[in-house]
Amino acid sequence: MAILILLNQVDPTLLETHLKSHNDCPEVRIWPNCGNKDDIECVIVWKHDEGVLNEFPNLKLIASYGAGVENILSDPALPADVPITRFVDDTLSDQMAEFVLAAILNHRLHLTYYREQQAASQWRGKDFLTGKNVTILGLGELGSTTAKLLDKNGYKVSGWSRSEKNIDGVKSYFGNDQLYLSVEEADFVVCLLPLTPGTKYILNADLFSKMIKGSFLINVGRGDHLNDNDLMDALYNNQLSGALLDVFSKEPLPQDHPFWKHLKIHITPHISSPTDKAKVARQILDNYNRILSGSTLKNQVDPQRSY
Ligand code: NDP
Ligand code: OXD
Repeated sequence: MAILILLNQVDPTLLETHLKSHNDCPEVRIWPNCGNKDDIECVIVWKHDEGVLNEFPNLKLIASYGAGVENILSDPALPADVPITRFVDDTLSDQMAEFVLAAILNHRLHLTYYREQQAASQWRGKDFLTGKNVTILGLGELGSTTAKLLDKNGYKVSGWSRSEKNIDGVKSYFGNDQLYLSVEEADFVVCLLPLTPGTKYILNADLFSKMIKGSFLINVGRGDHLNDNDLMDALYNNQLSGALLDVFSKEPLPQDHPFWKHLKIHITPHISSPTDKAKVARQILDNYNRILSGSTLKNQVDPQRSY
């Protein structure tokens, strides 16, 4: 019996090393060298090509290498009844919280601006931006940790989720009816939603028009949360003062995409919270053992909910 690593845009070697460092690890194979497909009981997936998960008749577990599972759930040939798990981890949440805080500080304290000034040998200071209201769309594993870190750092934090939350220092908005309300006073809006049919293109002109003029957008969820053209318009007419984008509809971001050269857009290459390979390896082996022993899986995805 074997585990198959099927990662696109991620080097599988370190994950393989971590898996094999554990005594309870079965044989590990790396896509496309699957060997006999009947042997594959668990596939570790990241950005796989549609249809391939259907090629393993004895598949018992689909384990997402990351927290987001939209790429798995949108596969029209996804094998029915094979459970899907995702990566949930304190380090993943802490990294994201740190990244979002850094992005906010970078904007408020004009750090990128000074780098540009330096390039022109210019000595020109500006006051910090005072607005410290942050709304986080998505208050799950990553969103709630981010909210707590921002609260500790003196930000006034609100969050929006499907269900009501009770997090100290964080105002909870929930349900579609409260989406616009949740962003009305925000100087920063952070997207930490999963990509689902209900959240696709949620960062659009309607939402931007409800935000404070000159507010700042941080998208660390998924590229398809954002309507790219609506963002370009909102930046052009100064409805938004800028955006930090870590995720894009197409990754890597195509060379001719207008975001690359936009002075108000700060691009990072989907690195706001990378998966820790040692931890994901251990987590997946634990779930694999659970499947074999008939125990309840950890971090199982609910396909009905789409996250
Ligand atoms: P969770 O599933 O823990 O949290 C999702 C949150 O979104 C929950 O609060 C949920 O509400 C809320 N939500 C989902 N659908 C809706 C909806 N229709 N309306 C309102 N709220 C909704 O996810 P994680 O925090 O673990 O991860 C979030 C996303 O972050 C991932 O799916 C992934 O896309 C992205 N990500 C990005 C990374 C990067 O490097 N850029 C790294 C890791 C993740 P409720 O709590 O009520 O269920
Ligand atoms: C994830 C990611 O979903 O890295 O974990 O984007």
